[in-house]
Amino acid sequence: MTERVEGHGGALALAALRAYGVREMFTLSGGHVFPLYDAAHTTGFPLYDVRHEQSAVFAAEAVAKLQRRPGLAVLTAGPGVTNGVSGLTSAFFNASPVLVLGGRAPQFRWGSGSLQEMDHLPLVAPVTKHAETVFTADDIPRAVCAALTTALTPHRGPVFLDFPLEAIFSVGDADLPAPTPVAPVEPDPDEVTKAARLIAAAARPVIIAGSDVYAGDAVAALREAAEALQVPVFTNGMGRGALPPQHPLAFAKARRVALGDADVVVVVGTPLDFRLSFGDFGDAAVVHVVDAPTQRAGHVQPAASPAGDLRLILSAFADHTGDRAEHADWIERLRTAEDAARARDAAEMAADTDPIRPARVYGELRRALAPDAITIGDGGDFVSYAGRYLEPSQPGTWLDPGPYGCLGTGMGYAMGARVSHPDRQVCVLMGDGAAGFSLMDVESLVRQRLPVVIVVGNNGIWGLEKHPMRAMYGYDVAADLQPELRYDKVVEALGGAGETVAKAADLGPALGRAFDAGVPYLVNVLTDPADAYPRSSNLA
Ligand SMILES: Cc1ncc(C[n+]2csc(CCOP(=O)(O)OP(=O)(O)O)c2C)c(N)n1
Ligand SMILES: [Mg+2]
Repeated sequence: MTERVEGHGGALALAALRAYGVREMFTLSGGHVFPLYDAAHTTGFPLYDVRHEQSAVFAAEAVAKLQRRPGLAVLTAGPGVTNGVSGLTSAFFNASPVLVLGGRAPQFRWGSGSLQEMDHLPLVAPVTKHAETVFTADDIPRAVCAALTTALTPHRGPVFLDFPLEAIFSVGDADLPAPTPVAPVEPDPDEVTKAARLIAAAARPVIIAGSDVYAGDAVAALREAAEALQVPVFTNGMGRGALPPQHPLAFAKARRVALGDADVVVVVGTPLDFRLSFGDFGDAAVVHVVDAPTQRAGHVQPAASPAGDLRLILSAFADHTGDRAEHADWIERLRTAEDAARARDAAEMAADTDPIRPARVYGELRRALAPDAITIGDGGDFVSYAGRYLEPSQPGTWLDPGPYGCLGTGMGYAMGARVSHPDRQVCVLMGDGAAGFSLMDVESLVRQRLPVVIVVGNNGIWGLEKHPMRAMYGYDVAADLQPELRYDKVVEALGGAGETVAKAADLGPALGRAFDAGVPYLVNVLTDPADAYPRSSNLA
């Protein structure tokens, strides 16, 4: 079934975008993309604008991550696109289906020195699944549909199209192909069986489930597989919350014991990267379950690596009928370690010190956050603590920057989260250094009535860099920020509200006011600069 569409290039693009379930546009103004605004404005399509293009792409990425549908950013030619490159790269590392539509200087006088004339493709090609210039209005619907199909096909990721001025401003017509649902990729059954046997025969198996489990809608299948084979589950990225924290197989804190003593480590839907010691778990056999053959690790030799639709693979694990080793003692052992770590964490989260330690901030936040709250981490040590102390109880509620580790996601992710979930709490956990990248976009949130809560861990330093540099050299440079800076006043000046908190006892009431405020509200927590997150590798 195809539909005939006509209009200017912007209208043709929007028709294709709507057909694929895109429901809003994030942008920063530029004449090269006016027809896209015209199409949105005249048809009531929501449009949100920002103060730096990075925020538009991060907002689109948050929509893509949270809602598992394409997110759209529209960037003007030249500097608009280049300002969006870190966002595109983050989406590429995170496998987020983001579409960036760029303006482009006119083709008919290419090379004559038009304003903002540059060829974006060589810049964005390495960080997208597909990048293309669309030269005629008639060709825009085809190109948009094809790009979105590519973005949504596992292994997912961002795509980029740009439209020369004359293509997007001129009128054309085309057939709009009906969206084709992405067909599940069948895994190799022998590889699946091999993996299932390994897990079932293991004495001390562990599953680590990552973002693709959520993105691939495989959360239920993960749970079935874990329950059927009785395997403890740890999570990272968007996989966090896949099993509720009360589930007997859900673990978070016994990771060191688990990975140190496991005989089979099953990593599902996340790469064997630095977050997982590059896939080196001592003597344990590794089973790497990936959503596409391209995601198989090149630097390790897993014992099995089924590739394909994660629901199919995990359901096949759940249906495994052969013998299964007993894991009750192993689970019990991990539970003991987990409970001990939990008790230590609880003591730290209650710390009544002056200055405030970051752990206490999270102790208070755990009380203030609803189970379906969206939490966003943008910063160094302060966010590492968030990962340790906050336990998402539902999948699809935790946004971290992912393995690209780009600071500055904060206000963009917050905008995408607020647009995705108008009725939930949205809480950004920000380092004071990270705040510098995107805080101006509080203005965009205020103006467009998108309230969020921002909790700044204000230690007056680039903590994650300062402590390691001192440890390495005995001194540090370029690692200090203004101590006790009033980031809350910045937000106030931009039309929001906020307060500074210096005493632990004042945290709870401040968070209460923040979540009730109905405007962007920044709680500026003065934290202890001497506090350093303990980590084995300190380079970031
Ligand atoms: C765009 C970008 N620039 C620099 C870095 C390197 N970096 C990683 S963490 C960090 C320090 C963050 O400081 P802050 O946000 O204040 O958090 P803290 O560690 O002090 O809690 C820096 C500079 C990065 N990851 N991304
Ligand atoms: Mg800091």
